[in-house]
Amino acid sequence: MTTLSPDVQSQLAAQGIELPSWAFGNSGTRFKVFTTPGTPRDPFEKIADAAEVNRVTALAPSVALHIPWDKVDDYAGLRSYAQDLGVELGTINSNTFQDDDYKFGALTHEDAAVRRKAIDHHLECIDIMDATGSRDLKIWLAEGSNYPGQADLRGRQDRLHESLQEIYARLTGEQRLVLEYKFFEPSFYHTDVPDWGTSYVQVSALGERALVCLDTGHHAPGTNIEFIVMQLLRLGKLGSFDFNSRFYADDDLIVGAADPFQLFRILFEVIRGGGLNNPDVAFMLDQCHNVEKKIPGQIRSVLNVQEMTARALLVDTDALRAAQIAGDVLAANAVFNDAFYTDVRPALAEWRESRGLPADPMAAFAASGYQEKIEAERVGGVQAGWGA
Ligand code: PSV
Ligand code: MN
Ligand code: MN
Repeated sequence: MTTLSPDVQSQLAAQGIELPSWAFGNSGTRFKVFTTPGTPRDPFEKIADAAEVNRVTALAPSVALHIPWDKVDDYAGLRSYAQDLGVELGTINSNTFQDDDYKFGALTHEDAAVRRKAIDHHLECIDIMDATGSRDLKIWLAEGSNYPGQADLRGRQDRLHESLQEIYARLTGEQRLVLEYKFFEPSFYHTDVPDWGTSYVQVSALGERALVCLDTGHHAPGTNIEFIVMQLLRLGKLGSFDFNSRFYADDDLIVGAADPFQLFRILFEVIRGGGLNNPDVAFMLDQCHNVEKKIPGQIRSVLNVQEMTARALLVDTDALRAAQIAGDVLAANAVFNDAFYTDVRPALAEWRESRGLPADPMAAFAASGYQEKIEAERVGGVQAGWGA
């Protein structure tokens, strides 16, 4: 059996992956939202479910909220509820994609009144961050156009900058703004923040506390995502990850399910660039569980990240460098692949047990009775906000 060195163990022990509150709500596609028994009815129940993931894995110490989906009267109360369950409230996600006023844009809109409304929404999100103790405001914009000529591409970039500047100016202390990019959808011709370059340009114009959010599902097929990870880390501008996996578009499937090797390659560059367990780089999931049970789906997800992190930590970097310098292509590739093909699951199970955690968190959750309890108690769970 592979053994995990004390250094690998301590790096794994420090790993924390934030869970999205919306992963616990019902979700689906534009064709159908299947309801799942036991789905949370409010943000408190979403947090209780997220805390279960952390209880059996010790990998998920915080929960991201989405406003207004997770609107409550008392955010400080929500925070202490979360803390009582052993988790913190994390990133606050804004939402400017479900209001009729934003049909032609929000932060980029031609009409100053619509921009005002969208900026105010972000200022309200920062008020919420003050109450929840959240560090990061995550902005994903659904803005763009469907037809050539429909929109003034240049003017929209300028307005985006102005809007972001006002939002950024409201941040205080340790608070940060992370700007997420996505190459298409819901707009199909152009998107205002389509790629890491645009996000980088926009956040760089704001200041040090503005960074890029990289969602692994937001790239064209074949994109070398690990190269982008490397470059953003090199530039000190990688603020956060939204992990998920995709076969076709923004599928939001379980991270590591579609292409474990890609996840390994990304994590290798994270480690190489000093991003692992660096407080400046937040690791989050951005996923929906349309047909599978949600809590086990999240447990599987964080375990996939842990397994690929362990494998990436096993790369013999000295041997790799020696092969690279010698120009020994196949030796370098073999060193890299040896780590990827190492089955770390038995070693991780043993290590978990040594820390008082279940060797098999999936089985431990299944045996806990929690799923049966929520299915019996909760009737009429809410939708995550997607695919109605
Ligand atoms: C929409 O594409 C999206 O999946 C983005 O990735 C956001 O992070 C997420 O929704 C939540 O707003
Ligand atoms: Mn995302
Ligand atoms: Mn997405």
